[in-house]
Amino acid sequence: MHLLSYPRDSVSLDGTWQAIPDQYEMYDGYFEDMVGDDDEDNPAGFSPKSIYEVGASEQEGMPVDFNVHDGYSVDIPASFGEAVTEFRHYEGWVWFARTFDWDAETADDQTHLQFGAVNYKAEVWLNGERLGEHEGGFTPFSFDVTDELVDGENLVVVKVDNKRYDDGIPNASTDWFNFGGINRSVELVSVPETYIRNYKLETELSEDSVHVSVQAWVEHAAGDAEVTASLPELDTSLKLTADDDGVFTGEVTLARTDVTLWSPSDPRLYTLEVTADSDTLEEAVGLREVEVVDGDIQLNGEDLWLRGIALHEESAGKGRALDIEDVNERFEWLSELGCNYARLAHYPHTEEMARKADEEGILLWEEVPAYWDINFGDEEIQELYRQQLREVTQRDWNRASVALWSIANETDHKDDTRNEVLPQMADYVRELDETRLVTAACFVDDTDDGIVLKDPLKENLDVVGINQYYGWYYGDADDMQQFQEDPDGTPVVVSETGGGAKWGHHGDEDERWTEEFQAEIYRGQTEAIDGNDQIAGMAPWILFDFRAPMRQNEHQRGYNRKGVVDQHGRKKQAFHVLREFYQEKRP
Ligand code: GCB
Repeated sequence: MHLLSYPRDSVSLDGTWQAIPDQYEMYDGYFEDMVGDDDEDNPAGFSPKSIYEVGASEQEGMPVDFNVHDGYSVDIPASFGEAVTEFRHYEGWVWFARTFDWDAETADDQTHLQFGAVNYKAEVWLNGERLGEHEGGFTPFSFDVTDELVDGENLVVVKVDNKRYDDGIPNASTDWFNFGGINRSVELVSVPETYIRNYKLETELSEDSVHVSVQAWVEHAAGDAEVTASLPELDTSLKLTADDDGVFTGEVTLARTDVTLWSPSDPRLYTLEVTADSDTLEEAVGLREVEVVDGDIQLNGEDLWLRGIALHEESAGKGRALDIEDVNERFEWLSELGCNYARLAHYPHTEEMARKADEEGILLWEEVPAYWDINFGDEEIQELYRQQLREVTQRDWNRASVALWSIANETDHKDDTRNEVLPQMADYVRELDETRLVTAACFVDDTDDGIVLKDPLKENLDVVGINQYYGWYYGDADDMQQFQEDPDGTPVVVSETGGGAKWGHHGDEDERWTEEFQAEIYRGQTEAIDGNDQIAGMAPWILFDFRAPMRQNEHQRGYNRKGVVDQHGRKKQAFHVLREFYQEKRP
């Protein structure tokens, strides 16, 4: 169960860390190997220490080359190659270290060391004690460090490995840049002995009532622990009681007339306080219900057309380490376009995105990087897959904005193993969170009967995303008029469509890479999609140009140019075409 750290006070470990690239992977245990372990090999009686041990750098006779306190200074959070640009294309180990002062007196009973995201593998030591490791570059993880922290100076060391792995999620080939590093914040979170690890708020509507339930996972709860949840603005307080699994639950039914439901047109948030003995979490939450009824996506009982766009998590010069200005800029573009929806591709973005989306009234599609050719048959990969699904779900399941969990992108629907494993992953997500819609971005098939969905996974999804590039990789943009689906079947959203254009490159509408060519694709696609009753929304590919090592032609030079804005924020013509379409599409 993921530790919720966000609404808590914490001690930030962001700021200057030392970073030492270790391309040959020698520093872990290197000193031991160098001196051996008997007196004959080590006549000076040298005491070998590994790089993560306190005092390792000060050992007499040790080369200063390995000084953990004297690497490249990097301002964490940071994508390492963006912070130290001579390592821009580096993929390998980097040792990150910093010292910090800790005052045991002022801390609460227990303290956790929490990382927002480290790409791709992390191994962590505190004062020489190995805390553990984590795999997966986009989700938070934490360690209980109560026993390792010392009063005074502490040393935290993180070995980050950003190599790409064939048996990873994602695997070694993707269409995005592999930004390694400690990409999100690091913090120390102190909690009392009895504390709320996480909670889950769920809303269910009936004609005239709003049914709210809260579950809380409370650590070290005594039998008489006092656990409550309250919504003060709604004059509601409920007592949570432990069920057979020790999860504290409670529910309340409110009159629908008393509640302003959360929606894109009115993203009303209420304060929710969850308390377990002396521990209190306070957050702003929205009450709303999203479901599929008779083949339509509904929000609070009303049909909804998703006016969206897809985006990567990337900012020029900062890589994956976004700051709040980057987050705000994305929402300004979304608002200007008239969006009520965004697809956060292809991995979990910073938690700030969902929090901001809650405030701005933007529905979200969130996703794990099960992308292209994952080795779905491997049980360890399946475990990693479940872990990544769990980590993002448990991080964001209290965000009203999050409507869709996507389990995969463009995986091969002719692969039997994939067809066996993905339904299991869809079920797993539903076990974690049954109030949101499960989706995946799938391929369509071109047949004599038109463009159809043959992917058997559609039976296991609440909403099917389709990635199609008529007008760019194949066919014409308006070919999408031939898309045929069962109108009462699973709702379909276009999860990708679009084409490339270099900002400022102009020419005829039939000249590839010009803004005019891209705008024309948007005209054809939006018209075709609008005319198709079976399609419940779209998120064209993509909001802004992003780094993509496999794209190197004269117009690309390392960027995927399908953005409607370029990497510097300059709008292309397609931005305006989409904007006009969404203005017309507003209810
Ligand atoms: C896709 C992928 C996306 C690529 C895009 C493209 O279908 O899902 O990651 O970047 O196509 O530009 O080809």
